[in-house]
Amino acid sequence: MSMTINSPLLRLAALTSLLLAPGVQAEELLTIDVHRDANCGCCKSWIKHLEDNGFHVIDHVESNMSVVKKSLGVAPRLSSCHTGVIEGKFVEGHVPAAQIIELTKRDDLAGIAVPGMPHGSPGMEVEGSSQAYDVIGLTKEGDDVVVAEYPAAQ
Ligand SMILES: [Cu+2]
Repeated sequence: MSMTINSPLLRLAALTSLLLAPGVQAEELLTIDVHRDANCGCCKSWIKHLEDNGFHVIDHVESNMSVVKKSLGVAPRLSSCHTGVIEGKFVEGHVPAAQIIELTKRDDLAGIAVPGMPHGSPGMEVEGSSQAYDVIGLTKEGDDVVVAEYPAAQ
């Protein structure tokens, strides 16, 4: 029986585990909590993006997202729709899975965000429309740093 692996991250993980010495465990499944409004469609699309990339998602439907964002330390200038939490750090908006994995290795950051809802970010795919966007990190000192730049699709 053959197994097709569609996710680039899972494929990388599979490749990595082949390259490692026998007995070394593949990376543990990353668990992320996601807080969202009940009727948010793009939030569900982003959750699917995470699951497709090997994350275990715990979905929390909230009645007041602004209270949730405030309690998690999401600066208003960084805000978007849903708010994730991984290893005590926030993941605000339509952040690509690869950047969330990077975040787990960054002790200097309180969280990362894709502010607004740019077309073409994961879960915000819009036919014929794509915007460039940055992934912004919030340092523990409260400064914004650009951690990744995604160009608009051609
Ligand atoms: Cu959204």
